[in-house]
Amino acid sequence: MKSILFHILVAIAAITLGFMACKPKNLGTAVTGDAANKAYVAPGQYDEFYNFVSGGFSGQMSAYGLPSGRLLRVIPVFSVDPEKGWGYSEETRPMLNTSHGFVPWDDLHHTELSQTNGEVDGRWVFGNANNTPRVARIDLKTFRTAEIIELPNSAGNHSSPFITENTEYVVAGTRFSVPADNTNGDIAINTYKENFKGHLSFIAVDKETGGMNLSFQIQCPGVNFDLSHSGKGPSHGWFFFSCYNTEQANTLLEVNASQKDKDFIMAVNWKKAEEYIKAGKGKKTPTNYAHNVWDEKTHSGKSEMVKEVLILDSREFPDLCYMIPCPKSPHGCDVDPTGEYIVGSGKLAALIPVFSFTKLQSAIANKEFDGVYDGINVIKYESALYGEVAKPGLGPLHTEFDANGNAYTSFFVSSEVVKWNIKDLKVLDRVPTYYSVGHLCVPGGDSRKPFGKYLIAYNKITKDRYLPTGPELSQSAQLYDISGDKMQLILDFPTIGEPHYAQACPAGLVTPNQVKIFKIEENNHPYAAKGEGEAKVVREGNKVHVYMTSIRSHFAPDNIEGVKMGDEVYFHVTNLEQDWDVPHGFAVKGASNAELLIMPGETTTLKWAPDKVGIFPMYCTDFCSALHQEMQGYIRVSPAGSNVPLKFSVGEPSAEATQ
Ligand code: K7E
Ligand code: CUA
Repeated sequence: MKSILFHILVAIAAITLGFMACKPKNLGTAVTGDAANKAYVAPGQYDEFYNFVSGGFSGQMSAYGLPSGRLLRVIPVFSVDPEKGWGYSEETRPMLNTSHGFVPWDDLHHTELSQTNGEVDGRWVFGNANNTPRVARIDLKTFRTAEIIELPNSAGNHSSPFITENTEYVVAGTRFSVPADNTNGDIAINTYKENFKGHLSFIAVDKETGGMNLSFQIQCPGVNFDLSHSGKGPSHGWFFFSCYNTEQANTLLEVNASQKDKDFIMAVNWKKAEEYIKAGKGKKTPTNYAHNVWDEKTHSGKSEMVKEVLILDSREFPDLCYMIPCPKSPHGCDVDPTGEYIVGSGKLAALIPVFSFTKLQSAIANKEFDGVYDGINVIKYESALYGEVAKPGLGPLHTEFDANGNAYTSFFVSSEVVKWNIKDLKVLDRVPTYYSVGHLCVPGGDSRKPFGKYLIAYNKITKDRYLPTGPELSQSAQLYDISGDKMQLILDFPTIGEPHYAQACPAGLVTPNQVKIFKIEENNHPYAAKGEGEAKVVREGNKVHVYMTSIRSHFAPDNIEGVKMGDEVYFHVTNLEQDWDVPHGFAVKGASNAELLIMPGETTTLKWAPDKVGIFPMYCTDFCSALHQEMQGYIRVSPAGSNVPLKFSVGEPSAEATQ
C-alpha cells in the first residue's frame, strides 16, 4: 500500500511538472524516498502533534495536526469569526473591547505554549496582537480564547507573547515607541528622541487558573522592540529582547534605522525588577486599558477598564537592563534549551552571533562596558560573545532547537533553513524552502525539552507551489523530518492568514483535558432556559428577551408574535444537548451580525433589530440530525404601536385545526 501511494505521488508530481511547463526545474517538487509515508496519517488515525500556528493578519490562530498538516480548527482570537459567532454574539463581544472601543480585527504574529519547568505543558497557548497591542490566552481545554489583556503605553505588540519557564510571566515589548499614556501625545513627531519611550510589559499568570494580570512595565529608551525569549535553566530570571531602530529614526526607517553596524539585544533581569516592585519602587501611573475575561459558567465575557499601571524606569535602576550589541537590525532572539546560548539574528547580517549567558554575567560583574545608551550600560560585544556562525546564509530571521545541541535558522533572503551545531558553530546541513521562509517551529523548540523529529518552515511567498488562486496565492508551511543528520522535506501544506511563529506539542499533553460538553446544571447564564419548560418570551420596554432552547430537532418557542418595529430582540439560545459534538446553530433573516453556534449545555445570545414589518424565518445553521432541515420557526414583526399581543409557542395546532 505504501508503494502505491508513493507511485501516485510521483505520478501527480510528474503530471504537475508537465502541466506547469513554465515551472522552474529542480525545485524539490517530487518527494524523495519515503517522504510520502512519513507525512501520511491514514484515515481514522490521529496526528502525533498539535501545531498552533499564528494567523497573521487574519487575527486568528489555527490548530493543525502533524505530520499530516491537516487543519483541525481555526480558533478565533482577535478577529470576529462568523463561523463561531465570535465577536457577533452578545457574550463574546466584550472580549474584543479595548480602550479604542470594539476592535474586530488584529494581526496575530506569535504563539507560545505555557510551560512548567521549562517544558511545554499543553495547558494554554498565548497569542499577541500586533496592531492594537494585546495578549490573548487560549484555553486548550476548550480551544477557546479565555482572556485578552490590552497593553498600555504600547503601540504594536510584536515582541510578544513570550513566557518564562514556569509561565510566571507573559512578556510583551512594544514595537513602536510612542509617548507614554500619561504624557501629552500632541507633539511633533520629530521630537521622537526626546519624547518617545519603549515599554516592556510583564503580565503575571496565575498558576492554577491562567488568569493574567499586568504586574508591571519597564520604561525603556525609544527603540523598536522586535522579538524576545526568556532565559531558562541557569539564565532563568532573565529576558532577552532584540531591538532595532536604535538610531531612533521617525521616518524612512528602511534607511535611517539601518545606519548603525550594530543594534542591541537588551538583557533584562526580571527577578531584579520583581524585587524592586515588591520593595514598592514601581511608580503608579495613570492609563486606561481593557482586561477581558471569559467565564465558562456564565458562558460570557466581561470587559473591565483598568486605570493604572506600575512602572519602573530603566534609567533609575542601572542593574535592571543591559544592552548587548548585535549586528544589523536583529530580529529573532532565541535561547537554546540549556539556557546558556542566546542567538541573535540580524536581518541584514551575513553571520549569526551567539552570546553566552555565563560571559554576559561576568561582563556585568567586571563592568566590561562600552559606553551607555540612553541610561543603559552597553556590554562590550566581545565580552558577551560566545562566537559567530560564519557564512551561514543571507538574512537570518529565526532559530529553533532540537534536543541534540543543534540549532535551525531560517534565512529569508537565501530561502533556506540551515542546521548548525551550537557548541562548535559549524554548519551541518542546509535545505531550500519555497520560498522566503520566515519563522520556524520545532515541537518544544523554544523550551528546555525540544521533541525534535519535525521542523516546520512558515514561508512568505508560495509562487508556484500550489494551484494558483488569482493575484493572492495560498499561504504555506513546509514540513521537514529532522530525525536524521540531513533535513528532509516531506510535506507542503497551506495555512490561513500569514503564518509567523508557531508552537507544537505532543497531542497527549492536550487531549486528556478536553471539555466535551458544558453541564447544563452548571450553566449560570442569566438568560439560560435549562429545559423547554423554562422557554419564554419577556418584554422589558422595547427589549424583548427570548429564552429559547434547542434540541434535536426543534427550537422552543418556534412561533413568536407581538414583536414590534423599534424593538430589540435578544435570542438567548440554550443548547439542551448533553452529547459531545452536537452543537446547534441559530440564524434569523436579515440579522446584521451573524449566526450563533451553541455548544451542548451553553447559552448564547443574538441581538436582532427587525427592520421591517412581516414574517421572519429563523433556523438552525448547523447540521445536527436527519431532521436538521426541519429545525426552524417564525417570528412575526408588527408595526410600532400595534396591539398584537406578545405570544410564543411550540407545537401549537394551526388555526385551521382548531376551528
Ligand atoms: Cu512577527 Cu519574523 Cu513575522 Cu515571525 S515575525 S516571521
Ligand atoms: Cu439543530 Cu441543525
